[in-house]
Amino acid sequence: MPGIVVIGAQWGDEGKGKATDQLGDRVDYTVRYSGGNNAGHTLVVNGEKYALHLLPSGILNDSVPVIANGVVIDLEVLFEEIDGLNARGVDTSKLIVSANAHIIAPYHKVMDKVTERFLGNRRIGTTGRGIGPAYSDKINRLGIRVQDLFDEKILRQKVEAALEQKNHLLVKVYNRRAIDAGQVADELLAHAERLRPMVADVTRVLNTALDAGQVVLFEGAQAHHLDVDHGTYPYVTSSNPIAGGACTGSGVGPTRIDRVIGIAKAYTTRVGEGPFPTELLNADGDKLRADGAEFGTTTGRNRRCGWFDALVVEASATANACTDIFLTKLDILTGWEKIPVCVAYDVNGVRTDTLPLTQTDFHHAVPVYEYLDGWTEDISGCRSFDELPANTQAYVRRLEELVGCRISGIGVGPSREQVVMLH
Ligand code: 2SA
Ligand code: GDP
Ligand code: MG
Repeated sequence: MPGIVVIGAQWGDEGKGKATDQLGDRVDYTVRYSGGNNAGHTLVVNGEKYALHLLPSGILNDSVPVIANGVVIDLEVLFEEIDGLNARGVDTSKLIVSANAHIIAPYHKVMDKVTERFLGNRRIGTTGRGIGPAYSDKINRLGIRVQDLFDEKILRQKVEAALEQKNHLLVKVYNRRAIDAGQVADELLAHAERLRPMVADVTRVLNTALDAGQVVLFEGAQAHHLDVDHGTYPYVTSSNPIAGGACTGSGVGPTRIDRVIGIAKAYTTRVGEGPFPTELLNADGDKLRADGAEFGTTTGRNRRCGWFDALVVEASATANACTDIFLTKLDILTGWEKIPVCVAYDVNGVRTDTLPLTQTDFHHAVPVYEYLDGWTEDISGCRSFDELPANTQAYVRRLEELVGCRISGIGVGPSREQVVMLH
């Protein structure tokens, strides 16, 4: 199984970091292929908690961590994260970074914040990390790439070009001060020499590794329903976190991918704006948030909480051709007498068993629930499926049926060892 992709099957924060870490010992390369430091992947290893934003989870095991071309990099954050891990005794010396990855420049962060403010109640609820503006510049052919740091003349020209329109907007529309291109270029160049030894032809490295039968794990950030093409547009991030994004985001062809693991929480959460049919705006939602500690890993924002939505996960399993689902945070559902699971939507009086065709209908979707029996036993110490209470087993089996994909692993707690593997 040399090429494995791990993706979020809902709206992010499903526990991808932990699920990726499970495969750790068997993996030779762990690759981030989309997004940037908007991600927050939490791992608990030997009782120590690590929150990774830009570095792949493989930084905590023996694999080679890779930041591929599809990622947008805030250099300050990258070095802060490396320094933080080094201070805790983690070796980061094997990290390699694509020469084609784009840079998040200081002006991208400014643009992210001012546009969100300008949008008012039409805001997306971004993480404010400059992600959207950096990807806009990439598509607009105004981006700064890692390799540009090694050609000062080109870098200065590119920063100037990128700032031309933005400064016009900042001054004329947003009533802000113009940003100085020379100063931005100086700030970026200050990181060049530290970055240089990490830069590699990532595409070549990964294809050579796959040729040699090594295992490459592509670690998705965000999730299918935050994908700019397949998510709840415009309430999405600006990249392709879906499994297909692993190909464009790293330069590895689709025939190289053998396995796609969708990570799904046993309930649902979402951060930021956008439709969320099973959201609970009541005490039940507050309870899920408190029990599951559902607060943003990057921004600390409250996560919106609701019941498991089988339509959302089925859509992800289908579009990503998931071979497996890893179900996380099942332990958090302990103690409910009945657990509602969304099995269909009612859209203006019409029942639908798959996601609606249009966003308008998605916004109007009312969940149709099936009420499954809950359990009261503490399952956090269970390590095999047979040890789980009968109702917990039935919950897992029913989700599997609804989603149409086998559940091959279950998370029963935040620590590395708190898992039940089925396959
Ligand atoms: P952006 O910043 O442009 O990518 O925001 C666009 C939308 O994507 C959502 N988004 C996320 N959703 C869940 N988790 C994310 N990472 C952090 C975490 C979030 C945090 O792990 O907790 O700390 O707040 C993440 N990153 C982006 C975002 O909420 C917008 O809806
Ligand atoms: P990611 O962005 O998908 O990697 O997820 P986050 O790290 O943002 O959020 C998932 C949170 O759930 C983290 O705090 C994890 O430590 C925690 N977590 C992951 N799996 C489990 C699980 O099975 N049970 C419990 N209780 N917590 C889990
Ligand atoms: Mg997260």
